[in-house]
Amino acid sequence: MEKAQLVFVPWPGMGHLVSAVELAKHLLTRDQRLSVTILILQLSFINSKQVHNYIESLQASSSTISNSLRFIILPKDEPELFNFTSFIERQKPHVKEAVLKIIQSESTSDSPAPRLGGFVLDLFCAPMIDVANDFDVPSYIYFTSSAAFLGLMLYLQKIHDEEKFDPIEFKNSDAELPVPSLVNPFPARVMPCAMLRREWLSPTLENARRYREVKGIIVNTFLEFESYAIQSLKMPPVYPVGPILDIGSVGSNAPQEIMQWLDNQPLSSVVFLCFGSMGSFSEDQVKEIACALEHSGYRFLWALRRPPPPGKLASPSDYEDPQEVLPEGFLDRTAGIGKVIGWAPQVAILAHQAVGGFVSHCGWNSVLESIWFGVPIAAWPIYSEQQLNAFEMVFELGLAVEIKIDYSKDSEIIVKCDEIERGIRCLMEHDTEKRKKVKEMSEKSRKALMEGGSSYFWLGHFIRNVMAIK
Ligand code: UPG
Repeated sequence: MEKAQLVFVPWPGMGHLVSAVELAKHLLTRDQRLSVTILILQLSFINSKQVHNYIESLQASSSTISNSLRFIILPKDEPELFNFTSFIERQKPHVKEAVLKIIQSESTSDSPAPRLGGFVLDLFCAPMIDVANDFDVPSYIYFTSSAAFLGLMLYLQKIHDEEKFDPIEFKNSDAELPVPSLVNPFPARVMPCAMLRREWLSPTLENARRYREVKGIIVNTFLEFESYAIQSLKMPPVYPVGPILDIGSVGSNAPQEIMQWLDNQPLSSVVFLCFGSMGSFSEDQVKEIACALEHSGYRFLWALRRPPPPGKLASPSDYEDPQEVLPEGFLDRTAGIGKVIGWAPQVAILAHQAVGGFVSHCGWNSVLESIWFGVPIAAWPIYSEQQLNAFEMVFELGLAVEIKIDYSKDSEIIVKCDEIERGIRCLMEHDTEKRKKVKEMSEKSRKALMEGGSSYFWLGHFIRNVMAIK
């Protein structure tokens, strides 16, 4: 039996890494001829303890696929001042050396060595194609965000390179753009804030340029969900294999205190607020959210996190005592209806029947998790490409309500209490058309992964492609 090995290079942020690991698990469960090595880049502004604990827990688990999945942590080598391009450049020799070692160690083992089948690179790591080329094997991208965003990246790169238009000029613009992956004209005011900052725009355009060289782009989405966007992407081949989610151990590690609190709440009564692995707000903004929750009177579960110090790139942390940022007496007055927590067991919470709505930053994993569990979203994007995800969910797909889709952490505006309250009320209304649509999409997401489903088909197609290349 011919075997093939894939080398994954994920971005080390949890939103990317966990998704890549889950993709690897899907591949390994589906085809025993495959094995996967995941190379872990180290980056100081990402919570490395969380990353290491996560990998250790995977290594300790004795699943049937653990023999075919391994991790190699690459040496820490980061430029003094973080710069995306030079960070990736410095990682290339480490990636090359790790892969050479794998090949050498396998050539000395007794059993026949698996063929190096290719590299699966994170959406931020496309320049690693150079390393794959050195080994003369194909590269694929694993795109952990939406097909719509992939379309926007390719569109911006095209107008930049062919029409010599600088996308930074979309800042404060009223233009509406004909982005091929969107049905509606795309208002520049909701341009993802990452595209409006030179330090992120340049590497994003460079990544998009390199996408055109790869053998295929695996996207964490599914045909029934983003059909228009997926069909708009002509080249290179796109494999919509999602939703790829970490829901295997729903609830098993969730703190009992939170789950018991949810157990005591009525069906679909709780609004859950959570803003991803890097999302947090200023103290003034926190007070407006608290005011909105109190006024709305809805039950709530709020993952409240402390932002990193000003000017520092770092993951948010938990407050020792959230009272220090909340309005005076807030916790006492809402003790009967609400709970403030730090890091949330998000999947277990969304799976709980007491949860009726999700105020989210629209990180793509959160969007997919909300769809999977049929919980509607009120969109409040903060950074990265989240503004586009929010636009897609609210206006393209009609699956979410808006809190403020043109918010960004760079905009320095404060969303006021009444605006947030209006969004929460709209979200928590029952029996709305949106709620019904979300439930229907939830069923479709589950069917897509089953044998005979669209994502099942595309994953098989990807594997056939990998195995066919010699
Ligand atoms: N999560 C928790 N508890 C928390 C916060 C997050 O379990 O308190 C989980 C959540 O369930 C999800 C993941 O962490 O699985 C967060 O992923 P996501 O919702 O995608 O947000 P980010 O961590 O912000 O993800 C980054 C980018 C985002 C992008 C995504 C995928 O910020 O914009 O869509 O990566 O590329």
